[in-house]
Amino acid sequence: MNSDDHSREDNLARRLLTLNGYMEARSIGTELLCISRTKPITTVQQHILQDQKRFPTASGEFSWLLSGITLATKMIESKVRRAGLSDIVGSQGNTNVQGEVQQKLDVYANEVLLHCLSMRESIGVLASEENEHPLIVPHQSPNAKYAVVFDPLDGSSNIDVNVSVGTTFSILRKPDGAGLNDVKKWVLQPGSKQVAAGYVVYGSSTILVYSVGNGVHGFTLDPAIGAYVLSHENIRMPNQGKYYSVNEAYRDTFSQQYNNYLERLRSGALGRRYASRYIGSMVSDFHRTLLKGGVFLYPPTADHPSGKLRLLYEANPISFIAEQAGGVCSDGKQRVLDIHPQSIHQRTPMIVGSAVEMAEFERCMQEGS
Ligand code: FBP
Repeated sequence: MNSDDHSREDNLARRLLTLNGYMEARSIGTELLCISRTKPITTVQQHILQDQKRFPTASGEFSWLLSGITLATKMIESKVRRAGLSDIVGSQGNTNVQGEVQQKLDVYANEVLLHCLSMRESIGVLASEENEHPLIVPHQSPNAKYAVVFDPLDGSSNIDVNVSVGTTFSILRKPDGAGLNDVKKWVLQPGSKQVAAGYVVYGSSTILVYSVGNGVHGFTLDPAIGAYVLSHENIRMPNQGKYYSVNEAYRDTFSQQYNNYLERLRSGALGRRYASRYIGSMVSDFHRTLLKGGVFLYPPTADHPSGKLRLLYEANPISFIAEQAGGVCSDGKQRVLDIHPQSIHQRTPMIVGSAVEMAEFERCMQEGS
């Protein structure tokens, strides 16, 4: 490649970056000058590598692990975006371990995540909402030291009606002394043992939110360059919000304590009137709560006396993110991250939100106890 080719390529890259708003073009005389706009582009991979510098022994395998999630979620995103145009909407016909009819996108998302994560040597065990039992990754590498637990497509009931859905993930380190076959030991760990967690929302834009225990960061997928680019650095949940989010259709099956709490929110007892928002996709309802504050809750109901949401791959990753962003997450009795899981698909009540709303929740629980 000669120098002309280099400058042609250089120019092309600059035009692309200018077109996508990462650089500003100014022409001085005949010369086209491209000036970097606000801040450099930081992709999620770069961000992880920079973060890993905190660990002198870091080998880059963690960013390689997470690239399995970013690759899989980009593939899922492309299917979600074109859902109405391809034969990917509607039910697959099978019923999963939850007793739910699997949607075609559930199955696709699950297969893509299992495939991409199985390519990562550092992962030994995978557990998914769509699989009854955890899976030992076929490569069975002696270097495997992580388990990844995930919900491939959260909010499936919203797929066909074009409402935002998501993917959640939780990463755990292999417990000392656990063999590759002790899969339950790998995944049945309290949420406080997570080394990283996050979710992707496939909404008006696609955003990946993750934490490795050093703050919470959001990366928006730029379809023009096919990369997750840092868009929300160091997210902090506001101390108080103006929305509460719960499926009020089940109110008559909530306990008196929960109804007292909702009455407090509605009555202005917390010094402001709250509006109600409920999408019915946990990741989307939580993402709004993370950015705007307030509270999202799925209490025990008549149909789900121990809550509907699953501890390992719904409540735990959300709680990890919430706490890292200054929020609070409870099951009504204790911090969700302190719960010792007994089974892969166990459910839990989940109440997550800003400090003010959660302090009021604790008060209501104590009053009624
Ligand atoms: P899945 O779609 O992964 O099974 O998740 C459960 C879920 O859809 C959550 O995303 C959501 O918060 C909740 O169920 C909605 O339940 P309901 O329709 O009972 O309000």
